Amino acid sequence: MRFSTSRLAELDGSYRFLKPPPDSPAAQRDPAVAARVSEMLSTIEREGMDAVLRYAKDLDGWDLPDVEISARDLARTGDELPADVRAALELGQARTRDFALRQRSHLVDFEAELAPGLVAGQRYVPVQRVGAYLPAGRFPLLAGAFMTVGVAKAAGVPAVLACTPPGRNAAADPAVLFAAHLSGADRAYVLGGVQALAAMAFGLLGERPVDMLVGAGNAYVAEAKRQLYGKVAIDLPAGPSEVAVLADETADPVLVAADLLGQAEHGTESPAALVTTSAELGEAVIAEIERQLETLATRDIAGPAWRNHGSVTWARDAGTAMELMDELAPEHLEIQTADDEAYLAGLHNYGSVFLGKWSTVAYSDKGMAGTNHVLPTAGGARHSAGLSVSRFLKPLTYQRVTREGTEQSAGAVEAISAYEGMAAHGATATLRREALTKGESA
Ligand code: HSO
Ligand code: ZN
Repeated sequence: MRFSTSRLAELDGSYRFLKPPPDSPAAQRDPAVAARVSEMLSTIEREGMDAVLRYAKDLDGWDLPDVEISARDLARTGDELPADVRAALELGQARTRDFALRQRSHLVDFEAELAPGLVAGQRYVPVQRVGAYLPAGRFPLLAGAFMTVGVAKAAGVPAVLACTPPGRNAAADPAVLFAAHLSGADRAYVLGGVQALAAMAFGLLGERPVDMLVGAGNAYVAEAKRQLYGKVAIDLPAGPSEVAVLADETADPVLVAADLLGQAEHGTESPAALVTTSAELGEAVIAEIERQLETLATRDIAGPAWRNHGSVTWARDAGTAMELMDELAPEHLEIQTADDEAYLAGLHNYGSVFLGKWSTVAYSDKGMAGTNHVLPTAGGARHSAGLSVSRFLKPLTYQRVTREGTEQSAGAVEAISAYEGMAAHGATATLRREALTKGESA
């Protein structure tokens, strides 16, 4: 999430940094991570489950031969949880599933007669096997399962596997597992990191290889997905979580500051940006962030993130503010202005947008907004949308051509094929055209 220098030059004079963004380039991919991941993937591909278990032992201290959690144990994970957490997870899962099913209902199969005797159509067919990675590092991000496992199930994916790493006491986080269970995971495993993704992609878990890998994770997980891409599909290239707020003088600096810190908490590399048409609001937010950081329990993360990757930019007018925001293409965008709808209509690049001061990003993060929180980062919102039910559904096409359709198409195919020098292609049309003149029935 960065302003390009050329774009800033074009806008020169219509904006001013109240807190400048970092001028260092965004963190590059670490070649040491890439090399290590590549070595692990090829070892696992060669040696199979033995290598997976060896990495699980060395990296996560897991030394049991079996990594699968039985359906019975999975269903019971909810028993260990506080009642309010359990109820909250049930609510978040239900909302996320509701929204995904509505998205599904708007993806409609169709067929059309494009010409006499030529029918073409499209059917949405789910990906057959999906592997979801559910991280559980410093923060277990419980709603991750709703967004990956649950949305895949809503799309109709028949087999969804879920892997989550062991934590302390060599057990997985019961709340992560319960969220996976609620989301409809068909199988769950205590397995973390690169070895989990490799085991799913290479079909080492007593299951065939998956066709797609989804879910967040650390740099190793992100790199493993990147390297496995092609063999499998992935959801999105993952970068640090980011937030931007577009606000005018009507916004509440306390809420804006809290929402910027709300995502800066993800990691010390997480960018947070405010673009505002009110310099007064901008200054108030800068002061308010320092005040809130004093007592924030996660200030050791959010503080450096804000100091190193936070920015506040004043824009001369709404048009400039929108140009700056489209340039940032943030993962999450909050709009807190006197006319949110006008901004909504004018903006093109964001992962998901939160309209009005009551709509904070955390509502979506935790599943309460129904929308998916797996969203494009690092400017990816310029060309892509986030994860949704449609990513698990392939719009597959078909065609049915009759005798009448052949009359219309064969000559054109012969002409194009002859020009291209593709005799065998041409012959497929010629044979059919000649069959027509010989009076063969359709
Ligand atoms: N903001 C993260 C998702 C999340 N945050 C879950 C907290 N919990 C990526 O969109
Ligand atoms: Zn978040």
